Amino acid sequence: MQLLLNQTSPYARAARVTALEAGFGERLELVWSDPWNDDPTLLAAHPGNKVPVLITDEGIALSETLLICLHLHLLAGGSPLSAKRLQLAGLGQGLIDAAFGTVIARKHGGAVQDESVLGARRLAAIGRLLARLDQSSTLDAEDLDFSHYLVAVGLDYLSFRLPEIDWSAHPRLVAFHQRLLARPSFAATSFQ
Ligand SMILES: N[C@@H](CCC(=O)N[C@@H](CS)C(=O)NCC(=O)O)C(=O)O
Repeated sequence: MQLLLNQTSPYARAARVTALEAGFGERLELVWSDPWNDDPTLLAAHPGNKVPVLITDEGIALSETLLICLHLHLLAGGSPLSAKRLQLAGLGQGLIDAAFGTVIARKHGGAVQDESVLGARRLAAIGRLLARLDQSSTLDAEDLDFSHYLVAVGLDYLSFRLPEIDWSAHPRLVAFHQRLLARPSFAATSFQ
């Protein structure tokens, strides 16, 4: 199995954490890729030119983080996720989308992008998502799955790229973030 990824992608990190947590660390070959330049290996695997891409042992290239995580979860013998867990996964992916969208808009259009209609919508979404996540009892589960990894990666990406967004008023999220960061899968994949 191969994972096409880069070091700073929150999407790729969520897929990699899911693979590590599922016990596929040894089986997973990491293929460092550059989605921002024409990387022939990535382009051949995924015409959408985004990371992550998971190439299965059968040579099938899977794109989209949620689908990759679901595939890895099922491959490891995981049970179907409950609606509550799928809800959490969606909130986690939504947080990553809004945070990554903010970062990339700033990178290409400057900080003024935050004041655009779309920029303001993204920032407002981050605030609402944090408040909703803070209320989710599913966060406290002992048996973790990719829904939890997506949320923790989203929070860690906020700390990494948007440290001015203060979410310390959400103590459950702070505790959850600390709990997940202490796991070897998170330590092995830290943003840098
Ligand atoms: N919806 C995709 C988003 C993946 C994505 O946007 N990845 C970024 C890296 S963080 C990327 O490769 N961007 C390159 C581009 O947008 O051209 C997923 O869930 O996997």
